[in-house]
Amino acid sequence: MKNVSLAEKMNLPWVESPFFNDLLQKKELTPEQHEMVTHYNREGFLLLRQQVSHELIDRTLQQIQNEYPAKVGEQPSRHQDLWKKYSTVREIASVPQIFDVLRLLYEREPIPFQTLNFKFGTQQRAHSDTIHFSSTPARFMCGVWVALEATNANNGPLFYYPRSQRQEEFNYFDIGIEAEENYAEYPHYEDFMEEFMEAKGYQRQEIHMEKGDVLIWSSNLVHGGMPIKGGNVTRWSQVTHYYFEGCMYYSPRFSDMFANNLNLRHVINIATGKVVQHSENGKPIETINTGSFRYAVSHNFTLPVLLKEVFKKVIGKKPF
Ligand SMILES: O=C(O)CCC(=O)C(=O)O
Ligand SMILES: [Fe+2]
Repeated sequence: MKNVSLAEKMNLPWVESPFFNDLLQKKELTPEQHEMVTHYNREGFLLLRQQVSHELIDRTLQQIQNEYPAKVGEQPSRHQDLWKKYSTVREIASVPQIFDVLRLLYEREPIPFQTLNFKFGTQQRAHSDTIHFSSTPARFMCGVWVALEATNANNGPLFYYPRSQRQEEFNYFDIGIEAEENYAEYPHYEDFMEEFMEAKGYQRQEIHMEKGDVLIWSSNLVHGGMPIKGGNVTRWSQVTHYYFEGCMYYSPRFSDMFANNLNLRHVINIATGKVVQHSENGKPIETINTGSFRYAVSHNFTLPVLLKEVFKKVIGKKPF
């Protein structure tokens, strides 16, 4: 084997590596970049002021506003993947200077793969996005939240628990919940995360942002939305979730890793419109779509094994 250092052997984003400080010393960064990577490594998030032009935001709101009801509480208050319909949502997901920051943090090509646009605060309870989207190798995912208008104490601003990304990535399995087909189990996960943050003494922080500001959060940073206190007030915003090249991409909530059931995602790169190849340590992994999930056809899967597994998934029991 090549003579590589322990730090290089670790299949993790360098900003999440236990060898972060050693790796940092070998880099040539500007003082501004140095501050960004050390903050992200320590706190698990990065606030970037005025990254998205107001002109682009205004065009976005013009395009999407009719998709939403007039009042808080009426549905739908959120839309997933409006990028498929509106060019401006794609533009926000592909802002070049945000890509540059993500390349600095992850050292792989960013892949915007899902958008959520909100008219009102989500009032979502604390969670880590890794329960929804994860990767192997781990932590090659992040959220980028763009304020399409200012947030304040009244319109349900974001909150997060600084440094919580350092905790392990909790999957349902770890906390005694079974993989699920719908959202029935999810509140149990939320109960757990809230209790856990409290028990470990993490301090919840609320963040107020200006129109055009951007917050990047690490895959495992625990976050959510504060209650809406101000009545019928809007909180226009867009979240784009990003993966990075060269991974397998899956949904832990629907997976049972130890029963050989990985719910692999069909990932489309919003910036290019192309389907993203899953891969494992540089080797491409093909996937088979069996309806509710995708199955990996890795290089060491033989055809009989694959057929058996697909049969098991489709019919719900083993053929032999
Ligand atoms: O916008 C919010 O209030 C939270 C959104 C969120 O948690 C997410 O999109 O991952
Ligand atoms: Fe989230």
